[in-house]
Amino acid sequence: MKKYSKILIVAIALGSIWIIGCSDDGDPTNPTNPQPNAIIPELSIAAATAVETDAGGKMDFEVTTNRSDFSKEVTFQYATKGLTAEPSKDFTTTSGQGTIAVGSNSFTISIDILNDDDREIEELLEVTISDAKDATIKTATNIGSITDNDMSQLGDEDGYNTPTSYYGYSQIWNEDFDGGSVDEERYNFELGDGCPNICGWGNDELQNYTNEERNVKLADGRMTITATQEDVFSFNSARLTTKDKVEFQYGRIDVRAKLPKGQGLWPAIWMLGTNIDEVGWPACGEIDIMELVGHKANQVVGTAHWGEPGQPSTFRSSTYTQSKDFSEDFHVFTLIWELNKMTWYVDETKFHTIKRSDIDAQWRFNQPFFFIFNVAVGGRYPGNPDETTTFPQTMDIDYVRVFQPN
Ligand SMILES: [Ca+2]
Ligand SMILES: [Ca+2]
Ligand SMILES: [Ca+2]
Repeated sequence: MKKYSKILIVAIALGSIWIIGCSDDGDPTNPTNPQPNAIIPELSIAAATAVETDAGGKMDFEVTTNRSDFSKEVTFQYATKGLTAEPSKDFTTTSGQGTIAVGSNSFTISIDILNDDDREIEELLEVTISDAKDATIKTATNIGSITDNDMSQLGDEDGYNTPTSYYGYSQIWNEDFDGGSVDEERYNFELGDGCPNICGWGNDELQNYTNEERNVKLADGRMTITATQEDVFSFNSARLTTKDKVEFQYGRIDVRAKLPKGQGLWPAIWMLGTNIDEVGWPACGEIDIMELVGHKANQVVGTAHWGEPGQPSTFRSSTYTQSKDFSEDFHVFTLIWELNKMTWYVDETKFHTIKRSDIDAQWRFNQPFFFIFNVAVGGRYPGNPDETTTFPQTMDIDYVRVFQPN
C-alpha cells in the first residue's frame, strides 16, 4: 500500500508540472482554451437614457468588450423590447447585427425615440444582445429610460387626471367609489381615539374616528372623509384600512384626491406592511404615498419609515411644493413600488426615490402592504387647530388604482 501511494503522489506531482508547463505555451489568461491567438472577449451592454424632444430623440446603448487585444472580428445580434415604453409610440422597434472590428472595443446601438404629447413618467425599454460570434456575453440585457418633455398641465377642469391603463401594465385593483356606501368587503373602519392601546393614535392626535356619514360618505363617485368640530377641543373624522381585505406587493399606485387645509389638519394616504401584528411598527414598514399638514397646504410629503420593533422609526422623505393649495383641485399621487426601489410622483412629476442600497438590511418593503386613508386632527406632526382653522374640512378621493407590470 505504501509503495502505491508514493507512486501515485509522484504521478500527480509530475502531472501538475506538465499542466503548468503546457499552459505556459498558450494564453495565460484563458486557461480553458490554451491556443495562441484565440482570445475571446466578453461583451456587455450598458444602460442608457434619453429625453423625449419635439423632434424625437436618440437613445444610444453602448456594447463594449472587456479587452481589445482579440484578433478576430466580433459579431452579435440585438433587439429592443418595450417595458413601459410603447413600441411605435414612444420608440421605434429596432433589431440588427452589431460588429466590433479588430482594434476596436465598442459598438453603439442607436434607438429612435418618438415624440408624443402625453405627459408621462419615465418610460422604460430594454435591449438584449445574443448570438455572439467569437465572443462571450457577460451582460446580455440592459434598460433604457426615456425622460418625458410634456410638462403641460393635463386633466379635467377639476384637476389633474391619469389614464385608466398603461402600456406594459395590467390593472390589478380599481376603486372608483361608485357605490352608495363604503364597501366593507374592501374596507375596515378604525374607530375611536386609539385608547386604551395608543391614545391619540401615537401622535397625541385629537380626533375621534367614526363611521358616521357626516365623517365618511360616498357620493358622485368619490369618497369624502370629513373632519368635523364637535366642541372646543373635540373633533371627529374617519380612518379606513384595507387590512386583511386588499393587500398586495409592488405596482404603480395612482390616487386622485383633493385635500383639506388649515392649521391642525393632517390628511394621509398611506400603507403598512401586512405583518404589523407579528413584528410591530415600524418593523413592518410604512409607505406614506401622500401626507400634508394643513398650515402648509401647498406642500405634500412622501416618506418611507422602517426600523426595529418598538423603537422610533428611521425614515426618508421628500416634499413637493406647488404654487396653489392642494385643496383647490384634484391631484394624482403616484407611487411606483418595485423590488428594492420606490419612487413618488405628484401629477407624474417625480419628487422622491428610495432604494434598498440607500438603507441596506433595514429594507422592509419587499412584502405585501395594505392601504390606510384618514384625516387626523392635531397632534405632534401638524400641531393643534387654532382660531384660523375652519371646520368641516374634507379629503375627497376620486379613485385608487393599482397596476402591475406584465
Ligand atoms: Ca412618450
Ligand atoms: Ca410625452
Ligand atoms: Ca371615482
